[in-house]
Amino acid sequence: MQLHQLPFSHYNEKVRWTLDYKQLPHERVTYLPGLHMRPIRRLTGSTQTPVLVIDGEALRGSATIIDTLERRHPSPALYPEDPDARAQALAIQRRFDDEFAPAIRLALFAEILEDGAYFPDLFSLGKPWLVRALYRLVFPLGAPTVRKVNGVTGPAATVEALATTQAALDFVDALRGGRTYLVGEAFSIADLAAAAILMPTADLRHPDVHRDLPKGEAIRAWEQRWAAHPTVRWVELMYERHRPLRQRR
Ligand SMILES: N[C@@H](CCC(=O)N[C@@H](CS)C(=O)NCC(=O)O)C(=O)O
Repeated sequence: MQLHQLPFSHYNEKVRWTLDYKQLPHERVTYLPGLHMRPIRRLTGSTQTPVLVIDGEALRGSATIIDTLERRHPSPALYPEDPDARAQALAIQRRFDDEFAPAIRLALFAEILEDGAYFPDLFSLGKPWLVRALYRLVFPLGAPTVRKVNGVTGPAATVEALATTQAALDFVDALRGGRTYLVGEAFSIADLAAAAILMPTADLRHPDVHRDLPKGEAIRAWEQRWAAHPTVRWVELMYERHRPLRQRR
């Protein structure tokens, strides 16, 4: 299996997490945002990531990919066995994918795109220094497209996205009502989807999402904005308990 991905991206993180949770060895092809468009379009006809190539077929859409992995590799299960609980867990995933994820991304990007080189430095982590230097140099040319594609259109959009991010954190807190998991007594796709999509609000150490860079004003303000929310602690807990490291081939 080959995962074509953008680093950090919370939709991509859902699939990385699923592959690692199920201990499925896979290859990762990691693109710089912008440079992903042509090769990804060649695979699926769309520029969206994640894409999982499995037996020569390119699948897109994190929920579709996870569904395929769950059918092919049912253990350990991410879907609850009980049909009602399963429907509830999948509905939670859908809400995070469709409603919360785009807003969280917009809110984060609006803040970090103000911080000169933070965005290109973050998304090129792990690449050779020359690639990082060149990406940093050319990134200002691509920044307007990043803003446009992600709905970063101005203060009104940012304020709304911040309110939706807050709503996502509150939603998890209310749904848990002090329990550990969102559906039933065990970790499921609902927890994975919520924690992965909310991952940008937390300062995590897992190598797939660790923002291993000196912090500028913008990212510090972003992290401080959410740090006291109980759901951020819950995201950390889900990562500590249920987010294994990657299986190498
Ligand atoms: N509903 C899709 C959303 C995927 C999505 O928005 N992917 C973003 C990752 S941040 C992306 O690849 N954006 C770049 C692009 O669309 O060209 C999923 O669940 O996979």
